[in-house]
Amino acid sequence: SNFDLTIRNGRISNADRTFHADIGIRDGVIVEIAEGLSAGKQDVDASGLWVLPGGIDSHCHIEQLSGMGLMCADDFYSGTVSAAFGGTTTIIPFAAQHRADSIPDVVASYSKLAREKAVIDYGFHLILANPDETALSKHLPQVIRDGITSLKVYMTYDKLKLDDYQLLEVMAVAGAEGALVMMHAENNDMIRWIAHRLLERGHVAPKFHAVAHDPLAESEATNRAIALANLVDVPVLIVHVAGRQTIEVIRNARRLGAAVHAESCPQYLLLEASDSDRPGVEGAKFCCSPPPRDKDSQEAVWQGLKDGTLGLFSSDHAPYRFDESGKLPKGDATTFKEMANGVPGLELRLPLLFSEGVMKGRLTIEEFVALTSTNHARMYGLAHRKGAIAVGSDADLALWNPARRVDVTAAMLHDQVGYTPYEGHSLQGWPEQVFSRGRCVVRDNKLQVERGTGQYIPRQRPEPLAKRATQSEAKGAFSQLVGLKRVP
Ligand code: DUC
Ligand code: ZN
Ligand code: ZN
Ligand code: ZN
Repeated sequence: SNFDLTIRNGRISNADRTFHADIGIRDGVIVEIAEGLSAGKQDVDASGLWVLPGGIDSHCHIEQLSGMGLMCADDFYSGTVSAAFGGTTTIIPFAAQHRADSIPDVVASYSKLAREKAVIDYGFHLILANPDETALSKHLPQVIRDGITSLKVYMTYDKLKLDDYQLLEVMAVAGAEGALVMMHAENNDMIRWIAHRLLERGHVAPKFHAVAHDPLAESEATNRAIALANLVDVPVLIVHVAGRQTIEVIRNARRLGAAVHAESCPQYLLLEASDSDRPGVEGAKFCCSPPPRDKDSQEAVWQGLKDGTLGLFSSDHAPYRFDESGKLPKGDATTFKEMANGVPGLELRLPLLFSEGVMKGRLTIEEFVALTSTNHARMYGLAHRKGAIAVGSDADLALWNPARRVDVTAAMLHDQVGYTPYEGHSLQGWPEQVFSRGRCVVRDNKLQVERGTGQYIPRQRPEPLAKRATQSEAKGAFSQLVGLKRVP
């Protein structure tokens, strides 16, 4: 046979349509999609299964040292294994700069860790904490040209935050080089002020985290981020959107023509601020930033995913163990201000959306594919290889059994976190077989590949940068006056 692998008799879904066909794979690439293909050297019968593009998780923290010096519980082995078991075949974690770090050193060290351990493919975003002259004029353009075509910046956290002037400087470079700016949009001073008043009054429990991170801190900063990006005429991506007001800000800005894109995550669909209202420090298991809100915001996130206001569904996997090494640096005495921020979600991201979204009729299977894979490939410059079941694409596939029921326990997961905020959730549908570049990664609930077999994928220019509309005359004149460069 001229195929290394065939996947036959499955029901294939892409972001645009669903159809029945067989898939022929050679050298890790899809070379034919048709009915009635003859069996390859290896043949998988996908009867009764839904064949979907492998998930792309474009927001996860792996082997990352937080600003407070806390190490993530997952390294590039456990993180990528966990991702694969949940139907994800590509991740884009962060190479995270701390203010004293040189950017090339940061990229080199994350690259080495991933190269030795990853079992699925990966790229990187840069977290930029120190946009000094060397970073802006030299290192940033350099890493963008090397395939790190997106960067995350923060409007809050004392050790990471950039002021508006710095954000404009970064955005101008990103616009000139063709990189996408991802924003952590929360108003630092609002959060600081509320937290100070709470702590003064002895309100230290995890549930006060959500009080400090008020929805207005999120919506105000989001509005400001969009305005800054509009000023310098570059697209911007708001990550981890939680609150209804923020979604309204984004929807209105898009309606007025702003190039703003947005992401949300499982915790904003399925968790609420009230989940963190538990005795002692137990509520810390449900704390991330921005925090989960209420039922009304959950509903707004569903609507945003459905109508395209929120085009990306990522995990924001931020894996901290529920002990002194992670969530609770001071044990039971840890205040909400000292807890590590973040929840795990790399493995359950797709199964949760499949079960709650597709199986419950809130999303079509095509919308599911767009939100979990295709849109990530386009947004982050991977569409030449990933995000669709198409001739010429990498054979990154997940075979889903829509009839399989799974009750979530922390013990069944492959991350190193030790708990899940979704404990006890009952899921319908599970990715039973997962392929990365035609290699079977997961089958029979077992990992089938060795550490270090994932590949680094240099990314092309993100689609929002590649396909920018021509500037208005007014913007063109402004750009000339202030010396703004645009990607050629
Ligand atoms: N931002 C993230 O992107 N992840 C975890 C916590 C945070 O503040
Ligand atoms: Zn560092
Ligand atoms: Zn963030
Ligand atoms: Zn994050």
